[in-house]
Amino acid sequence: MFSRRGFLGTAALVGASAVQGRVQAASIPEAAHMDKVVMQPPLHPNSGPDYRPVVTLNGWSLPFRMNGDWKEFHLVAEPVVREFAEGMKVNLWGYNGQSPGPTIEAVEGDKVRIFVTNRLPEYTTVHWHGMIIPSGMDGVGGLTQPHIQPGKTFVYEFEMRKSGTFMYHPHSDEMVQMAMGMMGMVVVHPRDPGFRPVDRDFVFVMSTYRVDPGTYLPQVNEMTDFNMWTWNARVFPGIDPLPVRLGDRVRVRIGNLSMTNHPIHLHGHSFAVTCTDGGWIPESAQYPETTTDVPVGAVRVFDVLADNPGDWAFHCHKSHHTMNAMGHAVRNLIGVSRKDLAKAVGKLAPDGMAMGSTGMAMGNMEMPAPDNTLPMMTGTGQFGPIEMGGMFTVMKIREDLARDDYRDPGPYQFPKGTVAYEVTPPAAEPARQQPGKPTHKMKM
Ligand SMILES: [Cu+2]
Repeated sequence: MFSRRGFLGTAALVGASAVQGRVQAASIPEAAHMDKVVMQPPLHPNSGPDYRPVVTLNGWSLPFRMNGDWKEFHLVAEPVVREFAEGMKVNLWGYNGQSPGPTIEAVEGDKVRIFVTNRLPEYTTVHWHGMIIPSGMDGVGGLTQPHIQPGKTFVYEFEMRKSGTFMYHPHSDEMVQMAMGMMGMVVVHPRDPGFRPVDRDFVFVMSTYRVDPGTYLPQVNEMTDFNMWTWNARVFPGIDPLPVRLGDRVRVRIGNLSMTNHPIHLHGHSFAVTCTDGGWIPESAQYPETTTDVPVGAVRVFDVLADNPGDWAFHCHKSHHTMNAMGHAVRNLIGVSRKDLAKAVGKLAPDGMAMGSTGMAMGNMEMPAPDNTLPMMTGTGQFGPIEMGGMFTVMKIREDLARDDYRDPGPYQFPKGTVAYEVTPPAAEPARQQPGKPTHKMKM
């Protein structure tokens, strides 16, 4: 990590002369680096206006230094290795050691100076998605600035004119650079700490990859047939849970830089979408939801009162997006007699195995997979296999969490008598009007 004392020393030396306009190369701040894939504790500001910081699922916030009245950040675009979940690592491009890059946090009205150093093998830029900034700071290579060549450092300077949730990504060989994981989130806190305050504030960005089983590199030309559906370039069971204290007001900020929409669903509660990348939604325009669709190239933020303790599934509602790499060519064999099929297949392929005739629940069955490949559905809960992958995690609402404690509290201790249960002996067949006959004739 970095040394904050070194930062302040540098800031004191250059602070007086660099407030206006162009900075000198000597004053480029140190670039912080992250080598962990688990959620880092919230980064409380030690200078500038106060705010309640966010936490990033499987991520972190970028430290900054004050230089006069400018807040200075340093992003380094570079190749990284990202673990999607235990057992699978992917060669991506990202920022400061990880993909996605760190969350950038600031306060409405802040003047920010964001240094971008390019350590990629090709040129890049950074576009600040959703932010109201001067055109020359918009980061569209060729249109608003020259591309940042490998080895070069550019600086973006602008004022954070409005609070809200935004994204950053290249506008330079975009198809490749975004398919390689170059993206991150920007959170601008309201200057008035009393504006819609919450107790816990989570942020993540959704992205998708096509990583063929047994390989380590995404197919950057893929347009539709992705097989890794990620939140902050992690898949279940690798995605951090959202630990929440019972009664907390919770905000979840979700960006979508994938190639399709994701209907995001939280169990056990209703929430209101309170903010998009366009700004805050007036209270009079909010309504209760349990699922919100996050379109491509957009941000949706919801606020929820965590008043229902338990382990609550939180996931994309496209069921293929809660799977890891799978064989799309597998036929639906539900209802096909396994015995007849096995006989027929046996003649053609003596080692063949017919499966799927009663569904695809796999229980504890394990199948061999190529190296660096996750099971299609996986994960285990206190009652057995969860059989999920991709965009799935759990909001864990507990009575006994401390205020800033984001550690995984483990499985929920269900109060006695509150879990769905098997009846013994089994209930009798429900009564019908005429046993064995349909109640009315169907026209075929
Ligand atoms: Cu989805």
